[in-house]
Amino acid sequence: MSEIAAKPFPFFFDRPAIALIVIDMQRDFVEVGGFGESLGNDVLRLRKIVPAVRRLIEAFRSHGLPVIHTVECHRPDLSDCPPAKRNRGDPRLRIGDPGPMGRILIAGEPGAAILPELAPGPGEIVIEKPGKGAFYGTDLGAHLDRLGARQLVFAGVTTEVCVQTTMREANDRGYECLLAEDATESYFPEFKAATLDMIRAQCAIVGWTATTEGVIEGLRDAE
Ligand code: TIU
Repeated sequence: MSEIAAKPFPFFFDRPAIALIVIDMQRDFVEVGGFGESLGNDVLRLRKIVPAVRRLIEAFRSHGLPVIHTVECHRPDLSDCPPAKRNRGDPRLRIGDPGPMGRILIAGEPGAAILPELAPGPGEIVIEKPGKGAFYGTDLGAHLDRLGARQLVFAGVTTEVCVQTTMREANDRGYECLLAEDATESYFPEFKAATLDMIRAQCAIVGWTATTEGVIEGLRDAE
């Protein structure tokens, strides 16, 4: 077993069983004119995590470990978008409406593209997900089974929505989950802080948190 310095206590992992999951680092959440902004958010504050997410991706790649990317998006006919999701609130643009980056939150549109700095490498799995959690309505679990991955490091946006939802789904499925603190961000700083606290409270009830540097050191020591 190898070890990552983490909170609330060290995260032990088996090198072949660990994988990185990068949640929704797509233009729709990080750039002006996408889904995130249509909900009234200041999206540019999310960009500051890009270098840390990139370091994690490069570290996992350099160790030959799996990197999985997710994208929140819907089919062009919206058949996988519940009206309860589309009709929620009073956004400037609804899912499927035409915006500056194409139709909002629709697969294949420019807004659904992963940021070029974090683009998936050859052979890396990309999960298109209709929900906030990456297990709901996807074959993520089957991919993880095939890879033999049981321990998951998470990065991406937003901390309290898609990242936390996916971590909770994974935790209930028996995966051990660690969130890279400086490689995740929220539109609401107080929600990010609360999410990190609630993940690791109660003896890591949802999982662990660690710095990107801590994760990278742990992977290096495991070589
Ligand atoms: N709105 C918000 O904070 N997040 C989302 O809608 N999706 C993700 O977190 N990816």
